Amino acid sequence: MIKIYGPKQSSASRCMWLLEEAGIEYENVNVDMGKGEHKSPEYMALNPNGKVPTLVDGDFVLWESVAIMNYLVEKYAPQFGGATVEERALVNQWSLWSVIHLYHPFSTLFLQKWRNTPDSEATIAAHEELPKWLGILNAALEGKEFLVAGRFTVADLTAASVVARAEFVGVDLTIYPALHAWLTAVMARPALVKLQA
Ligand SMILES: N[C@@H](CCC(=O)N[C@@H](CS)C(=O)NCC(=O)O)C(=O)O
Repeated sequence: MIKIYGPKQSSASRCMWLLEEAGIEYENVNVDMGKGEHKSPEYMALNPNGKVPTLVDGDFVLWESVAIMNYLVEKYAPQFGGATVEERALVNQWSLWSVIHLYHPFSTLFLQKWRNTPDSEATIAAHEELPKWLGILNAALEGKEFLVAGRFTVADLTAASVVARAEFVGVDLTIYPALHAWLTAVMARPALVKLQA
């Protein structure tokens, strides 16, 4: 059975969300990050970055959440990828953009929130950076239900899994109407509701 290492509250969640969408059985292996288990020699043997998620599928080991989702789509769930080379490229574009650009300020705000340092330079810089990325996402969603191919793909899943932190870190998304409407709809998907239960 496919194993996903990492807690539901981490980047591992996007891989599990996809598996739930596809109705694929998997095991979520607990990695207690509070106890530093992601830095243990056993875990680092699977993922030398000491980060979650990691996928184990039989003898095959893979890390980096976008690579994991691309693998799952190609092998088990093509309905959540693009149907053409161009669609697949666009799905990959949004997935990579989400974890590279969008994720960065959100993860900063997330950490700063835990550290309770709302006035730190890093917090202020993240708040200054975010409108650029959120504006790009909002513009891409204007007049559209989904990012690519007119249907829900891992592009939506990956972007939503990052933006979902907005309320928690004090970012108001209502000023981005298209983004806000899209996120509200995507977050209500039964597979995600089941995962979060
Ligand atoms: N680019 C990686 C990022 C993974 C990542 O940063 N994971 C965080 C949890 S959301 C982590 O393991 N942090 C622990 C650390 O950096 O020590 C991916 O998308 O898989």
